[in-house]
Amino acid sequence: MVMGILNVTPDSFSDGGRFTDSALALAHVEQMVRDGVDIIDIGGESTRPGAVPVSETDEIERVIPLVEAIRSRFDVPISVDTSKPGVMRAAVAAGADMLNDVRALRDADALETVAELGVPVCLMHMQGEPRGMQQNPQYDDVTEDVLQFLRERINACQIAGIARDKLLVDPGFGFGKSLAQNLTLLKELDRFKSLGLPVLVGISRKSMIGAVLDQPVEERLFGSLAAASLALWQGASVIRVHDVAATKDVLRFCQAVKAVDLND
Ligand code: 8Y7
Repeated sequence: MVMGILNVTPDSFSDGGRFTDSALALAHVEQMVRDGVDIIDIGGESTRPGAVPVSETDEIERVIPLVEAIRSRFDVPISVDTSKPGVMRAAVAAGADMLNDVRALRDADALETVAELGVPVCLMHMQGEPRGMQQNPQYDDVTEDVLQFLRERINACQIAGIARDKLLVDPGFGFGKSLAQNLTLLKELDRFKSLGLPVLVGISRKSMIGAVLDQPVEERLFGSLAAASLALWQGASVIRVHDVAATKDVLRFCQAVKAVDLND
C-alpha cells in the first residue's frame, strides 16, 4: 500500500507548510486520491530533526478540522500521525481509521488510549527526541537494537490489551540514525519480517537520499523511488511517500516480479 503524506505543520521540511491552508490541503488530497493513494497520513507535529514540541491544543486545531473535511469529502482511509492521547481520541472521533506514532505509544496513557480506541497503530522506532536525535546516534548493532525495541513495544501493546492484528512496525528511517545506520537498516530490512507484522517504511525525500546523491530535498524523487523498490522487495507492506503516482508504479512493478511463480 502507498501512504500519502499530508503535512499540516507550518515548518514541515519538505512541503514547507504549503498545505497549512485547508483548501490547498484538500486539493492535495484529491490529487493523491486520483493517483491511487491507499491511505492518507496527516500530522500536526513536526518531527524533523531539531523541531520543537507543539501543544496538544495546537495539534488538535491543525489536524482535526482537516480530518473532518477529508472524511466528509473522500472515501480514503485516514491515518493521524501523533503521540498524544488527546489528539488520538479526537482524531478517531473525527473519523480517522488509523494512528501513526513515531514514539511507539511511549507517552503517558498512549497504550491505554489505543487499546480503548481499537484502531490500527503503527509503532515506529526513534532514538531520542526530534530536538537532539541526529547528534551522534549510537547503537551496538543498529538492526538488532531497533528490532529489540520493536519487540518490546509489541509486547507492551499486548499487555495493554491491543490486539496483535492492529499493529504495524516501522524502523523509523532518519529518527536518531546516522547515514550509515539508515543504509544498514535498509539493507537488512527483510529481517523485520521476523516480527510477523506488516512493515511500514518512510524514506521519501529524506536526508539519507540527499546525502548519498548530494541533492536538495526537491530533487530526491528518483532516489526515493529506488529506496521504495528496495523496501518493497524486502517485504515492506506500506510505503509512506510524498509522490503517490510514481510510487504506485514502483509498487505495481515490484508486485509483478514478486508474483512470478518459478514452478510455472
Ligand atoms: C515517518 C513518519 C515521519 C516514518 C512513520 C518525514 C511522521 C518525517 N517520517 N511516520 N513520520 N515513518 N511511521 O520525512 O518514517 O516524513 S515525518
